[in-house]
Amino acid sequence: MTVFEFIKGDISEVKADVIVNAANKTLLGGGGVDGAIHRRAGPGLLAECMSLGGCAAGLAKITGGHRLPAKFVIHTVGPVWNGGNKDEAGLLTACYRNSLVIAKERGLRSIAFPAISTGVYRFPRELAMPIAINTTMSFVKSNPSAFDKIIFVLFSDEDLENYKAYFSKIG
Ligand code: AR6
Repeated sequence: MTVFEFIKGDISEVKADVIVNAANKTLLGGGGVDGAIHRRAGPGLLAECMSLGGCAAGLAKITGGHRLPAKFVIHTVGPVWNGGNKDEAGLLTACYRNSLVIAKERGLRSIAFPAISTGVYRFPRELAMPIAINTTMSFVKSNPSAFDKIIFVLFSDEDLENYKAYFSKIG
């Protein structure tokens, strides 16, 4: 059985088998989640990322966790919100799905997600939330023994309450 957990805090501090980074196409660091993860992980993470050759939106690549409490980092590139007609929803779905596929392939049992694309990339929070939860829940339904725990790490009380409320409504 997979447990879903919702917490408020800094994802770079989360001790899970893998945390997901809301990266950009260069995979060479940035602000927000990306900045926090690289700061905490130390320069070894950037060095490893430099060998990856970037990443397209909707896809994901894995590295070690370096000095992070997490063992691994999956770097995924969310869509930049451009009004909603540029396949933003499809690309955000792909970010969650591809991250889960990689974690499952590696046998990683716990995974923590931030609210991908809802910061600098301006994806509306109320639209991103059901995508995050529905995509992970449907993956778990088809892969019931893949994960022990899926953690959503939110950055505000409002996000935390909204995620919990939506999950209990549909869960
Ligand atoms: N832990 C958890 N959530 C956080 C943290 C944190 N440490 N910091 C911010 N958030 P963002 P994006 C929340 O901007 O929109 C970077 O420069 C934040 O409130 O980190 O996918 C990359 O290099 C928001 O709800 O990611 C890219 O260029 C959510 O996490 C670009 O930003 C995502 O915000 C990616 O933008």
